[in-house]
Amino acid sequence: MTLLYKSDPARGAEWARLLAAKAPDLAFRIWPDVGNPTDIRYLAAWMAPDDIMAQFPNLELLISVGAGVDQFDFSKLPPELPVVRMVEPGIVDGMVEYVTMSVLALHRDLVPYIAQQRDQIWRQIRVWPASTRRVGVLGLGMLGEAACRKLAGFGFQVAGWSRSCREIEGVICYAGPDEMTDFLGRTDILVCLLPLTDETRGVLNADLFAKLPRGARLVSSGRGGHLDQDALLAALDSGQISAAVLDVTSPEPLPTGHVLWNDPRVLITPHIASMTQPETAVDVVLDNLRRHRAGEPLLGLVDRKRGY
Ligand code: NDP
Ligand code: OXD
Repeated sequence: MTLLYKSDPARGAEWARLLAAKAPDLAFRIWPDVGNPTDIRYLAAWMAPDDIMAQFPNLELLISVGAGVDQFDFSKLPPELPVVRMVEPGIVDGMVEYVTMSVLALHRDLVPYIAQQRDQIWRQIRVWPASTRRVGVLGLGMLGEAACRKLAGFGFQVAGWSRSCREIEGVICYAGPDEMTDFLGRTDILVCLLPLTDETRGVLNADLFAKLPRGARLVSSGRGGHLDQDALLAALDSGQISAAVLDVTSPEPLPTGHVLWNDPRVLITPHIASMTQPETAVDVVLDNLRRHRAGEPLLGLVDRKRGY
C-alpha cells in the first residue's frame, strides 16, 4: 500500500515528515521517485499523468492536493476511479483570511488609496460603517460558507448564492439561476468562490456586472476561468465596477505587460488566497485512506457529473 505524492516537492517533504510520524506503516513516495509502479494504490497530485492507469495499474484512489479539481481532465481518468478533493481546515482558514482581507480592503477603499499614495495625493474618502455594505458570495461550499460567517461577524449584510438551497445563520441565501438577479442587485462587494465547471466558466461577465449596483467591487478567488477579463476592464472603464481584487487570472501567471498589471483599480495576488497546509492535510488524507479501506464514505468525494 503505497501513497505517491506528485506536486511541489518541498511540500512533499513536509508530508513525508508528518506521515512518518503519524503513519509509520504507510509507504510514501515523492514523484519522480515512484519505485515499483505496481505498489502505488493512492496518488495525491495537483496534475495527474495522462496515462494514469497504464503507469499505476493498481491505483485505487486519486487525491487532489488542492480544493479544486478542474485541473484534472476527467475524460482521461477511468470512470470507476474515485477522486477526492482536499477538504482540510488549513485551506479553509487561509481562504477566510484572504476573503476577509480583500473585502475589508475594498470596503475601506484601499485600492484607490494605493493609487493615491503612488501619486502623493492626500484625499479622504467618506468612511461608511460595515453595516451599510452588502457583500455577496458566489458559492456556499466549504470555503464560501466559512467566508460568509466571518464577514457577517464584521457587521456586513452578507448573502450567498449556490446551486441548492442553503440555510446559514446570519446569511441571506439565494439559489439557482432564477435567484441570481436578486442576489446581484443587492451586492455591493461580490466575492467569487465557485468551482470552475462547464456551468460556471465565464460567469463573471458583462451581463453579470450589469446586474450589480453601479460602482460595485469584485473579489475573484475561485479560478481565472470564471472571469471575462475584457468585460471587467470595460466595466471598470464605465464605472460599473469600481475596484477588483484578483487572486486568479487566465492564464496564470498573468503575462508580463498584461494591461491588468498596471491598472490602478485592480489589486493582483499570484494565486495564493489559500494553500493546503500539510500539518492538517495529512490527517484528512489518512482518514480518507482508512475510510477507503473500510468501505466508508470518502471526505470530499467529487461528483463527476457536477464537476466538483
Ligand atoms: P465546494 O465544492 O465546497 O463548494 C462549491 C459551491 O459552489 C457550492 O455551494 C455549490 O453549490 C456552488 N456551485 C457550484 N456550481 C454551481 C452552479 N452552477 N450554480 C450555483 N452554485 C454552484 O468548493 P469549495 O468551497 O471547497 O471551493 C471552491 C473553489 O475555490 C474551488 O473549486 C477552487 O477552484 C477555489 N479555490 C481557490 C483557491 C485559491 O487559492 N485561489 C484555494 C482553494 C480553492 P451547492 O452547495 O448547491 O453544491
Ligand atoms: C486549490 C487551490 O484548489 O489552491 O486548492 O487553488
